Amino acid sequence: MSLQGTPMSERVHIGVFGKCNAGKSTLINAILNQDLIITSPIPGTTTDPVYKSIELYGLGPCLLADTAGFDELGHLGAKRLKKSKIVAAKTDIAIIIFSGKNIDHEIEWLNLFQKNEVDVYPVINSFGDFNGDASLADAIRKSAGREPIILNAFAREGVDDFISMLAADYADKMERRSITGKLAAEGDLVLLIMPQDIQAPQGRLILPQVQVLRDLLDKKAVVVSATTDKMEDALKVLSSAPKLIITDSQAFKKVYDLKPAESMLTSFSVLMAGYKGDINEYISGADALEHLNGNSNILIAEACSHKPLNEDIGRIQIPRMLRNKFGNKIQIKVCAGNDFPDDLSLFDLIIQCGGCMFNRKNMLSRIKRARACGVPITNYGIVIAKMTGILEKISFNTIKE
Ligand SMILES: Nc1nc2c(ncn2[C@@H]2O[C@H](COP(=O)(O)OP(=O)(O)OP(=O)(O)O)[C@@H](O)[C@H]2O)c(=O)[nH]1
Ligand code: SF4
Ligand SMILES: [Mg+2]
Repeated sequence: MSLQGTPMSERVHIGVFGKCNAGKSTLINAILNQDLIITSPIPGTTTDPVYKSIELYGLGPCLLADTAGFDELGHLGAKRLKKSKIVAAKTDIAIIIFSGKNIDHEIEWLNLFQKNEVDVYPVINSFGDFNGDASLADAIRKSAGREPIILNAFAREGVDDFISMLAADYADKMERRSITGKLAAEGDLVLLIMPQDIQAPQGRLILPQVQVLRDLLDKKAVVVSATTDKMEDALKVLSSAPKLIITDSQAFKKVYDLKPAESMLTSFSVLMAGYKGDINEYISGADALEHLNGNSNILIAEACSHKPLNEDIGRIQIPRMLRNKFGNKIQIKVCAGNDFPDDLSLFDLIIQCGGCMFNRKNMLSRIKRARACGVPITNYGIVIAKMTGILEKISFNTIKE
């Protein structure tokens, strides 16, 4: 990501799905208005998912994802299908290109997206078998609950109108969500406690800190920041108590002990958890900590793969807290990036990172999967707050869909 670029996690994810040779890559090239992705009449031309960033008028920064045909057979086909399902979990807007006479596959995917509350658009790429077939268009209309969009990807006809339609439909949801929500407003004094320790990348701030800072500046809040050791100095020079203090979760207890009684307290990780996921689910998930024992099985899920550092929060600090409380026999598995286990029922609790590298849809998909398996899911910051006894004393930003 360049310094000016919008992070992937903040872009609207548009995924294109369909059978081999449906014209998925051709449609993406048409949207990009460039021949960037290889297309060919050989089925299985696109193998791994291909992502392209684009600014679409009315939708803003988007990420287009091209996928392998979901009808590919054999061992490789199964592997590619798994990759396409990872794309599907992140998709805000799904485009399914219907092709051929048998559309069972397309309907199956359409139903899957609908079940996961993803906006799904059926497209008929007007070439091949499909041209003018009213009965198939009827079947699509019935399943999708909307008119199929007829376009010609190759000739790039109807594509701009389709994108304008998407933008108009999606406009309501485009209203920017705020990381700090109602916790801070114009003119409020907010103190940020940001330890610049071994975990902080040299010369930079971590993404949650950057996003919170930007959100507060956009709101015209008054923002003051200090490292943990300078918190008392910062409070002394302020003429009034901050309305809100946002700290790194690791310093929760220390900051709570030092803060003025009237200041609300939260952490970057807790704000990110609410912005990306379902904070209420995470809070109730943390109740599982009261019922764990020495034989429990915990999954720690990091949304990105980074090189673990000495005092890594997910790999060192939280496991240490869990072992101190439940003993060394407790089973702790760590997964990173998209490697979220298929079988979640093996675990008694999932502890998810803030997910600053994931988009909200992806994090909500994880929460749904955990819920479907009956496994409680919580978050790093919430666990630290719970285990240091201050969970009831911190503030949250709850985002309603
Ligand atoms: N005439 C015509 N040809 C098209 C159209 N869309 C795609 N094609 C052709 O159909 C073939 C397959 O298109 P692709 O875009 O590669 O299909 P795909 O869905 O990406 O296929 P896989 O990557 O194999 O899954 C290519 O030769 C395209 O040029 C169209 O609207 N009209
Ligand atoms: S582990 Fe999670 S919260 Fe930490 S940087 Fe990666 S995505 Fe962000
Ligand atoms: Mg392709």
